[in-house]
Amino acid sequence: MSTVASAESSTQGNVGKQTRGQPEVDFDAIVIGAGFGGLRMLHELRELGMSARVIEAASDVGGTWYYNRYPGARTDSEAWVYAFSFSKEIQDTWDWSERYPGQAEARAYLQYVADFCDMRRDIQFDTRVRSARYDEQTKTWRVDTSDGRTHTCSYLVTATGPLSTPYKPDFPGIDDFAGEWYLTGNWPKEPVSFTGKRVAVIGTGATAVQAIPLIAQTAAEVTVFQRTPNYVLPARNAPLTDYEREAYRANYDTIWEKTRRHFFAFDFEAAGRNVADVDEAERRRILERYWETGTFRFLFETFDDIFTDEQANEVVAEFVREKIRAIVEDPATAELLCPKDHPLGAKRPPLGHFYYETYNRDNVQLISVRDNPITAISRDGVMVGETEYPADIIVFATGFDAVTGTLKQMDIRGRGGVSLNEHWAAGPQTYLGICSDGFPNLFMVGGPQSPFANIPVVIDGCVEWIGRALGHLRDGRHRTIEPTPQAVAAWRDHMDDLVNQTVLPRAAGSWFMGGNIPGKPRVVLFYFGGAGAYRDECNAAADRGFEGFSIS
Ligand code: N01
Repeated sequence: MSTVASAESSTQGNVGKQTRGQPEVDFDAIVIGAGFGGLRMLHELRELGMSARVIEAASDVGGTWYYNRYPGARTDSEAWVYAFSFSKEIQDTWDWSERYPGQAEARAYLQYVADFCDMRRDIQFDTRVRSARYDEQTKTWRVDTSDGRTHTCSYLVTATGPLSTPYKPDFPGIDDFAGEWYLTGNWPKEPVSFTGKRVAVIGTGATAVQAIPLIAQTAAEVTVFQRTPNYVLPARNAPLTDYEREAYRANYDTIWEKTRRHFFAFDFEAAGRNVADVDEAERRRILERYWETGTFRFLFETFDDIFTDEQANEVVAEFVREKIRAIVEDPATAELLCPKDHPLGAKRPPLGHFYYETYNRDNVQLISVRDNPITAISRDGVMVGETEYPADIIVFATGFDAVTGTLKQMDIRGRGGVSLNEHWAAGPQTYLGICSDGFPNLFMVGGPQSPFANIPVVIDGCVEWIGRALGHLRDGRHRTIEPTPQAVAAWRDHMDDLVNQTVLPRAAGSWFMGGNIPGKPRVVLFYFGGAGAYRDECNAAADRGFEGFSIS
C-alpha cells in the first residue's frame, strides 16, 4: 500500500517549461472534477511525479456530496468501504460515525482527504471546463475554462461522476408556480424549511426514498407522485462503535481484497447457493435474516441467482412485496408500492430508512402517475390531468442524465475536430470504459461502460489502470495512447453480452440503459460482468502490452 508521503512533492504546473522532451504544456495532466474520482486521480498523478491541475465547477471538493444536500442524503454503501484505500494514515485517522454516513460526513471525509494530502493547491474551484480540443500537431489537449483561460496538457482525465447532471422533466407551467421548487441533485446550501408546508415530491428513486421520510416529519402534507415503484430494502443504519471501527481498521487488507473481487465491489461473500437449492422454510429463514441485516447483503448473500434467473428473482421479489404489504397499513397504498413491472435489482434498488413506514403517517399520500401522468405545474400545485394537487413546495427527485450527460455537456473534440457528442450519438464508444477511439490521451475515471458498483472501489481500479498506462507511455518515451476502433466495437458487444446474461434488460425505463431521459439512446451504460472481472480484464489488456490500443 502506498502512503501519502510522496504526495508531498509539488505538482505545480510546468508553465514555460519543456518536460522530458515533450512539447511545452502547462500541466502533464488536467483532471475535471474534484469528487472521489478527481482526488484519487490527483494522488495517482503525484505518485507518478506528474504535474496536474484539477478543475472543479463547485467551490469545494466533494462532487456528488457537494451538490446532493437534500434531506436524508447519505451513502448506500457501508462507511468503511465507501472510502479510499490508498492511504493507511487516512484509514487510521478518519472516524466514521455511522454505518451509512450522511451527506455532510461524506463531504467532510473528502475535505479531510484533500487537506491531509495538501491537494487544494492543485485544484482550481469555481471553474467549469467549457471545451477541450486535441491538437494533432503538438499532441496536446487545449482546455478552455469558464474564467476565459486556456490550459494545455498532455493528458486529459475526466472524473465528472456518473450522476452529476440532474434531470428535471420539462413540465409546462413551472415558471408560473407560486411556491418554491427544488431539484434534489442541486439542492441549495441554505436549509429548506418544510414546516407546515404542503410538499409535492415527484419521483420515487433512491433520492426520493431517502428524502420523503424526513420531509414528512415536519411538513403539513406530503404528496408523493410515483411513476414506477421500487424494491426498497431496509438500510438499518446505526452509529458505529469504537469496537466496530477498530475491527474494520484491523481487517482492512482483507476487506479491500474482498471488495476488489466482489461483483458490486462490496465486502460481501457469495451466498454459495441458489434459490432452488433450499426448501421454502429454509428460503424464508435466509431471506428474513438478511432483511433484518440491512444493506445490499439481501441481494448478494442470500442467493447467487437473483440477478441471472428470472424465476429465482421472482421468488425473492415476492418476499419483498410481502414485506411491503405487511408494513403499509392501507392495502391500496401497499399495492401501489409493490413493484410488478421489473425484476428485483433490474433498476437500482434503494436502501430505505423507514420509507414504507412513512406511508402510515396521516400527512402522507401516494399518487400513482403511471397511467395518468403529470401534465403540468399550475400556479398552486401539480396537475394530473384535470386534477390539481395543491403544493407550497415541489421537490423534483427526478434523477440524472446519467453517465454520459456531463461528458456530453462539455465540447470535447478529438482528432479531426470530431466531437465526443457526434462520436457517441448512438451511445458511448469506449474501450475498458476508460478511453475512446479518436480521442488520444483522454481518460475517463468511472466512465461509461465501466462497472456499476460501489464507486470508490471502481474508481480505484480505473485510476490504477490509468496510472499504469501513463507510466508505460513515460517509460517507453511514447507520446499517445488511443484504443483501436476494433477494440471499442468489441467492448460494446461485450457490454451487451454481459447485460443479456442478467435480468437487467427487463427494466425498460432504467437509467442503467438511458431509459429515463426522453430521446437518449437506449444502450447499456455500464459493464455488468462484475467489478472484479472488470479489473481482471483491464489488467490483462495492460499485461499484454496494452492490447487493443495504438501507442505512438
Ligand atoms: O433518480 P432515479 P435518483 N413523472 O432516476 C421519476 C444514486 N443515488 O436520483 O422510475 C413522474 O432513480 C422516475 O420515475 P421512473 C443511485 O445509484 C445514490 O432517485 O422513471 N416521475 C423515478 O421514480 C440511484 O439509482 C444514493 O418511472 C418521474 C425518479 O423520478 C441514482 O443515484 C442516493 C418523471 C427518478 O429516480 C439515481 O437516483 C440517491 C416524470 N415525468 C441516489 N421523470 C446513495 O447511494 C422522472 N420521474 C446514497
